[in-house]
Amino acid sequence: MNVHVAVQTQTHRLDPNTAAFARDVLDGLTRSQKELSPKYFYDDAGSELFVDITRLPEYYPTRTELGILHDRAAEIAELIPPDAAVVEFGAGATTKIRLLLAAHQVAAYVPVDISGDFIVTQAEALQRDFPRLAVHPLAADFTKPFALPPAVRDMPKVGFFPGSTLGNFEPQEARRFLESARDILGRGARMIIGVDLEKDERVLVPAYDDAAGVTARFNLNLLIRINRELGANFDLSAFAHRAIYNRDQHRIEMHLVSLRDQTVHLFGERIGFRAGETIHTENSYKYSLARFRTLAQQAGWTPMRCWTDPDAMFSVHAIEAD
Ligand code: AVJ
Repeated sequence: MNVHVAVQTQTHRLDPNTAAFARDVLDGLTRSQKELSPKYFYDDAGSELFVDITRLPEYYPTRTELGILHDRAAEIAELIPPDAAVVEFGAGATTKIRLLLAAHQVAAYVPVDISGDFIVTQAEALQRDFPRLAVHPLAADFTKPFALPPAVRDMPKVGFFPGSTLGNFEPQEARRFLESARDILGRGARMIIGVDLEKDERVLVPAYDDAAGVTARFNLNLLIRINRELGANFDLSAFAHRAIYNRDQHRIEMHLVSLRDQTVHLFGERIGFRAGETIHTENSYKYSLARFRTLAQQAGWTPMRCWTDPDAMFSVHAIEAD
């Protein structure tokens, strides 16, 4: 049976999010290079594993970015106009925004994320700690155009996009995201954005293939999730985690490698794997300072300032909308 017919006939009873997940999984697993989107990593177990990743000795991005935001808080604050509204794209934990809010002159905070529940809980905690800050959580897909809450429309806007989440986008998508952020925030708005930097493979690869095997569990959790939510029968012991650095494309790639010839069943479809065949699960693009600046300029932003740690592992950029 044609896979699309299979999904349509068998997913009509699923809720809309699960049906979309089912379509994406079937579509991705029937390509010549099998692939799954990294956006599906973050179920409850995956979100917890990601927090564990950020604490690994090998995973330098989170602690390095926090160090830059902390050490440069005063300089970053100078670029935030008085009474600004800070719009965070893909807001999760509030650890990073708290470093900017400590600078005091922020009037409103708009955390934007698909997962509405989590940002509401986080926003409540933030509101308790910053009673004079107006917090307006917004449940939206931040990769698509969305309207800002009316209450912040007349305030100067500052976008905040930490964590090198930009690295998950293909270069074309990264450019489109920055263009759409400019449209949402408006001319003259500023944006503070964290971007991971290219570096020696001997540092990059272990960050995505740690000794304790946490990233491996994070990657394999995608198969656990497909088994549980979509009723597939992936044998977890027959797949292994692999992280490689693709130097030509400037990106870390994560894959799940089939350890033998095998067939997996999903919605009545038989999905065949040859030994050594992979499912490509994530790209994490790394930039040079110059390549990020060029990308920002192409998307209608002017680079203002940038900060790195002493070892130039990670960068934080301030850009202004043309
Ligand atoms: C959340 C996309 C920034 O690419 O470093 C961490 C995700 N994947 N380890 C990254 C991730 C494996 C992370 N981002």
